[in-house]
Amino acid sequence: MAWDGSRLAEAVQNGDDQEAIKLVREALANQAPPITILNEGLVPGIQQLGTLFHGGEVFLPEVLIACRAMNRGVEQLKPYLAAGDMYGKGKVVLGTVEGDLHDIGKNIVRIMLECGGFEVIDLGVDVPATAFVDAVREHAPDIVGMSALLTMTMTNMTEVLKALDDAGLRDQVRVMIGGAPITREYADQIGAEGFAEDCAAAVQEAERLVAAHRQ
Ligand code: B1M
Repeated sequence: MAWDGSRLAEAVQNGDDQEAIKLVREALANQAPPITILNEGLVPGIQQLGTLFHGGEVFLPEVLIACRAMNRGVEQLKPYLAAGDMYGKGKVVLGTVEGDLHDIGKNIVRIMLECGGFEVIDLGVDVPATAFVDAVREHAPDIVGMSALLTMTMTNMTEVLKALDDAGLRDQVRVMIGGAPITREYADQIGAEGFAEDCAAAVQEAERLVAAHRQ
């Protein structure tokens, strides 16, 4: 009989890390394929929670606790998964722009992207445009993600876009931006293809951008 991932998805959604670990181990012992455990148990759990978060039915603490349960489950699977299975959705270079030290939101976005199957290269905070350019050269990501929390620093996003342009790299990546003062209108205005207002939307937006990028 095919393995049913609904209990594992529920454990992730409830943030029950002990239950998630137990169910992953049980599934492995019952010969369920690791990629199935990931895609039909862990991932739907976090996706369902993302939808609830988006609808205002749950809040950030629940999302973080669920991510912890997800990560614990993934840890059990890691030895059995090929790298491509884990991070097959695409690669994101992520950072908080120059002058800005806020990283709580960026870190949550990173966790959610990783939970959602993206490989994330996190450049940290106060990241100058040149460091984004260097990281694009080194890692050839699908997406460059920038976070800013200050109206003073959000303008530095344009510096990054210009630096990518000057380096001849702008066509090779899609750019996604976010942070409290950022809007879709601002993204359109500066020529960033992607915008997300929260961590759950960031995963959906990254999926959309990768699909467009690879077309
Ligand atoms: Co500062 N701060 N802060 N602060 N701080 C704000 C942002 C502020 C709104 C507070 C206020 O005045 N009401 C204000 C900005 C005003 C403005 O510019 N309009 C402000 C200020 C002024 C400052 C200082 C200048 C204060 C001073 O020193 N005089 C200073 C600046 C330092 C600097 O960066 N150079 C400063 C410093 C700090 C602390 C260091 C004390 C601390 C940061 C600690 C840290 O991050 N490690 C801090 C904090 C905690 C805040 C508040 C209280 C909370 C920010 C936060 O973490 N929110 C904030 C007030 C507020 O927001 N109520 C404030 C929670 C987080 C989960 O949300 O970051 O929005 P957020 O992330 C969300 C989304 O925006 C989105 O997803 C996330 C999760 O759902 N998202 C993305 C974020 N990045 C994304 C990227 C994406 C997609 C989505 O794609 C790539």
